[in-house]
Amino acid sequence: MVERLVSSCAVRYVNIMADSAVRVVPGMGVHNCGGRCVLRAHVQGGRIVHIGSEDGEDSPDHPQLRACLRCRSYRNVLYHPQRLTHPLRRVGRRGDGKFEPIAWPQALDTIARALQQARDQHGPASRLVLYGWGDNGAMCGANLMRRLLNCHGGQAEYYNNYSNPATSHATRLTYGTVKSGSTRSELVHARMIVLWGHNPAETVFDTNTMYYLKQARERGARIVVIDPRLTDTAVALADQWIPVRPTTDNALMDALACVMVEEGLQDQAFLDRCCLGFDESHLPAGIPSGESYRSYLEGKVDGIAKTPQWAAPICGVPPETIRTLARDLATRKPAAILCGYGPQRHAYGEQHARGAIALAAMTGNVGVHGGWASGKGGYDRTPDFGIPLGDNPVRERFPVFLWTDAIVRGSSMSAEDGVVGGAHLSSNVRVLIQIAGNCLINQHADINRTRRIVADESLVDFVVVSDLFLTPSARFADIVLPASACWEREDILVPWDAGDYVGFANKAVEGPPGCPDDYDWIGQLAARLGVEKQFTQARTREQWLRAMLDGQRDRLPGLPSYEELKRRGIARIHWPEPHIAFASQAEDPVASPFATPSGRIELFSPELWKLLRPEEIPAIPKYIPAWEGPQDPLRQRFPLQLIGWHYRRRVHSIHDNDPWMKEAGPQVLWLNPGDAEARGIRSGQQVRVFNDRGATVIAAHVTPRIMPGVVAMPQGAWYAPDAQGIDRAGSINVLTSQRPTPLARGNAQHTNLVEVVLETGKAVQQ
Ligand SMILES: Nc1nc2c(c(=O)[nH]1)N[C@H]1C(S)=C(S)[C@@H](COP(=O)(O)OP(=O)(O)OC[C@H]3O[C@@H](n4cnc5c(=O)[nH]c(N)nc54)[C@H](O)[C@@H]3O)O[C@H]1N2
Ligand SMILES: Nc1nc2c(c(=O)[nH]1)N[C@H]1C(S)=C(S)[C@@H](COP(=O)(O)OP(=O)(O)OC[C@H]3O[C@@H](n4cnc5c(=O)[nH]c(N)nc54)[C@H](O)[C@@H]3O)O[C@H]1N2
Ligand code: SF4
Ligand SMILES: [Mo]
Repeated sequence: MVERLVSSCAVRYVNIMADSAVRVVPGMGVHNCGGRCVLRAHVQGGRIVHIGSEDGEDSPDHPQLRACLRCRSYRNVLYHPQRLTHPLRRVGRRGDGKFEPIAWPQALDTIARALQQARDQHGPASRLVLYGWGDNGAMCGANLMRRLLNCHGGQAEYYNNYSNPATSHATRLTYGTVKSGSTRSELVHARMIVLWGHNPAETVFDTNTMYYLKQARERGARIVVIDPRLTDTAVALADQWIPVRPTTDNALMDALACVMVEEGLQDQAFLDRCCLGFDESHLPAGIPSGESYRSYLEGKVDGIAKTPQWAAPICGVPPETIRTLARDLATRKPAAILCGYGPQRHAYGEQHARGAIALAAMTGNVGVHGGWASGKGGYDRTPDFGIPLGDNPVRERFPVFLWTDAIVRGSSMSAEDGVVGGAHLSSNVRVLIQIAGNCLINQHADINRTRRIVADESLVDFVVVSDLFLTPSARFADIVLPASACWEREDILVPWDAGDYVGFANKAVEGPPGCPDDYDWIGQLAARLGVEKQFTQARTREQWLRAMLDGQRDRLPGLPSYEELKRRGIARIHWPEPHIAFASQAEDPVASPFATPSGRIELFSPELWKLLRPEEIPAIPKYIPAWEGPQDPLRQRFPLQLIGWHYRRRVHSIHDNDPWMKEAGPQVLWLNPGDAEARGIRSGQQVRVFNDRGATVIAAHVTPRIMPGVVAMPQGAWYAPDAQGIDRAGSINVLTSQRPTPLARGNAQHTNLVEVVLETGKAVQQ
């Protein structure tokens, strides 16, 4: 197969060379893929025949933003034989996946009627545009729809995301802002780097993060990867891999901090100057003694010092390894603790970010050249671009992960469920709109619960999905709309989370007939709802984009003209200095306080203290044994911890139907040789992974790259149930739970207990 691919590439290359009519069109990836890279589409005879990456300057100071396998293979998305090309109307029961073609005007009439009826009968808050970021352009369809609904009286509104709700919440509490990141090139100055549940070789986490990490390593940085899996990043970069049991990282963190205190290695001057509640003398007034972080580490109240000996049986890391890591971290300066979002997609995910920030503070690595503040890690020097959403008169907002609950019991959801902006939601959600997303079914947790709710016509009046394919979510729609794809329209883009540039995605080809631009069909819907003027403000798509750019040029005089940006595909913004998060605060927190109520880094949070829920939401970061963690008695029935990961071959569920990508990254379950042997499982055999929520069948991949007691499958495979409701595609969300994290109410989709058996066999008694 590889040979065939190589030879077909060679033939294509010769063809391109032979035909002078090849046009090269600049573009940029639009998915929520972890990066934002510069692309070049080669167009011949009205079709894209090749997608390459940036040409031109490439130097250590200005490395190219090079594309990964996903955008490079995008022809297989655009020209996929199953691409939707006309609207569909459901004919069977919702979710059966039976449809008939319908003309655009009728589809839009039906949608307009449903939106109008929902507003009139249940109020605007009954209409929800679901989470979904298949399109991140400034003119993305989901935001156009949000704008339309606001023009038409409002809509249900959520906060949080599926990516980092716990980390964001924790970062805001501790630093007063989520913007805790520094310019990525700063990493090359670190002498020690801990990649904690962080796998940028696959997740990218801003284009060129791996490039800078590699440079750091070449300059002598020691790189340690803490992950239950020996990740691709660890293979490429790590001096040491420390496997840790999922959900127990905070035990390891507590022990690292404990060693530092025992051995007097902490940066006491920094802690005294900048932090609230590290030790007893820096607790806020009115807090009883014994509640500081240090007292917790020393076991002043519970009598248990959080030593390596204490942590080792919990997290599975030997005491000597913990002690050495603590000494390295405290003495090799500057050091950077970079966290992925994997460790926070867990039961008590908030604790992970709080714990990492505490370690960054204890080692004096906040606000310094080559250090890292930890926490969420973005920054906002690059302006955001997006069509204005308008005002939503609906004030109440709920945590996005609870959207299925907002259908079942929205109007009784209250502050207990994280509702803000009002005592409770003003209506249950009854109309679901999914544009460029697969959260309706595939990406939300506990698919079997979700599908029961979404299919229930007494709860949900109407579902519309716009996508390129009949995805697992689209199969649950009443009306499916065929979407235009990137390369078939123009848009402006900004980096994923950090980076100093603005990008332009050019239109390179005409889309299939029947796949209009989102701005066109949503504009037509606006006309049907009588709000076309408010919605379009008599502007074309291009006029909106031009206006956005003009608006930002005042703030950033270096931005080129629209024509120039379009021509180049990217505008790099050259700031005189790299951005170092909290540099001025760390130096002088009195003159330049942190944005917290105390003006300090709140290692002890008075806000959390007031909640009076110390078991689940302590005022200081600490290890809390997780539900469905290693200490849960449920392990007697489901002995293995299951985690997911973000796979190099997909953007969540995107590319799942591409045969090239299947070859580049097969959908398999990683299983340790010991666990496999105990179950009589060999690599390549089909296994059944199950718990009380569901079951999926997937091929086993037996490998020492995963620690004993833990199994892992890449998230995002398209859910494909058989007649018994058993998923046959290795879609992890049949196994995940909708129980949210206690504080942020985020998705703990990596916290799962399961059993694995040979597909033909019976469960082995442990
Ligand atoms: N290729 C690819 N890249 C992507 C995406 C994609 O779908 N595909 N999606 C993008 C998006 S939207 C996001 S939000 C990010 C997500 O980025 P992340 O959330 O960071 O990605 P994950 O792979 O879920 O988790 C990172 C690592 O955490 C490990 N891990 C899981 N549980 C634990 C734990 O308890 N402790 C420790 N120490 N490690 C643990 C996993 O094994 C994995 O290697 O990725 C972005 N980049
Ligand atoms: N178990 C588990 N579940 C997870 C995660 C996990 O780690 N584990 N990760 C979570 C995270 S971090 C995230 S961000 C979410 C992602 O959730 P989503 O953003 O909903 O997931 P995607 O698979 O990226 O869905 C994008 C969809 O948009 C379609 N699409 C692509 N381009 C276009 C376009 O131009 N127009 C239209 N209309 N459609 C288009 C694609 O075909 C695809 O179906 O998943 C979450 N779910
Ligand atoms: S990281 Fe994202 S934008 Fe860059 S090439 Fe890969 S999929 Fe495209
Ligand atoms: Mo995400």
